[in-house]
Amino acid sequence: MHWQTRRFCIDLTRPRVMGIVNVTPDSFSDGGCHDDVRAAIAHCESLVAEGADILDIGGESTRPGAQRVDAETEWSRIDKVVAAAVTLGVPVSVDTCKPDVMRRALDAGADVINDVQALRQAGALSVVAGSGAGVCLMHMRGEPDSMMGLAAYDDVLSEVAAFLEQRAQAALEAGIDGRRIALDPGYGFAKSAEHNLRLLAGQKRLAELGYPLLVGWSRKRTLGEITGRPVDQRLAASLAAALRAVNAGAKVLRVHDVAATVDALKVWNAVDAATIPAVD
Ligand code: HH2
Repeated sequence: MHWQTRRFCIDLTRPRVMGIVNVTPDSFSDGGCHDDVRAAIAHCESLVAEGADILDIGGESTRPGAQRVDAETEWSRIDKVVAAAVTLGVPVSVDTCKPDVMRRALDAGADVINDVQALRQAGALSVVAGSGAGVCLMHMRGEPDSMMGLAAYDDVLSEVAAFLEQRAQAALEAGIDGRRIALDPGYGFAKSAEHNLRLLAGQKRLAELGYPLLVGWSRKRTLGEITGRPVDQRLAASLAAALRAVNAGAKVLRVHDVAATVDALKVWNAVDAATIPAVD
């Protein structure tokens, strides 16, 4: 299995790590840590040194209740960071919902568009279609300031699966080759802790939709609810969730803590490599 992006065809026969670079003042776990250009570029370099397979750069927080910013502000936060990141030898993803920001990111050489709104803004499908970029289509409802009021499902797994299939179909119809598409259940987006856990328990079904599955559990609130830990003490919980997600078919892990996740996957892969094939 592969994920075709602009410059790189990413081999997903082993799980990959996408390192998060939030160039924002208000992200839920690292807001303000990398919000000047030099700090953000240094962060990109250290994540690559730690073993990140992909970088995901964002200029707008999507945490519940986050303040929306306009395209100009969002792009001005990340433009120099994207330009520097594309020289680092790994695929660069840009986390945005706005077609204007997508267009500029692609002009600057981005390889992937990661859209938490699954290319639903007017013009987004065509910007991505014409670019050759990879795309991540994520499930959410509403906007960050309204989404938690929309966390009501009869059957969360079936509803998320139906939404992702429908968005993948819209992408295909817009001319995006299926090999460029990855799907994401959107853990924490318009979902309670119970919804997130049900989705993870049934995630194999999403992995069987025919596209690589990308997931983001890193430091999220559900992990705090389970462990009672604040956001800066959720590494162990994040690793546990990441490995459960890999066990249920995830191929790309979107994480803040790259070095620790790379180590966890090294152990995972070592066991896979030692597995004795069944003799029939
Ligand atoms: N989660 C966040 C942002 N973007 N993209 C995908 N595909 N999947 C996710 O689960 C996901 C995402 C939220 O995390 P973070 O970027 O750390 O926080 P913030 O949105 O506050 O910047």
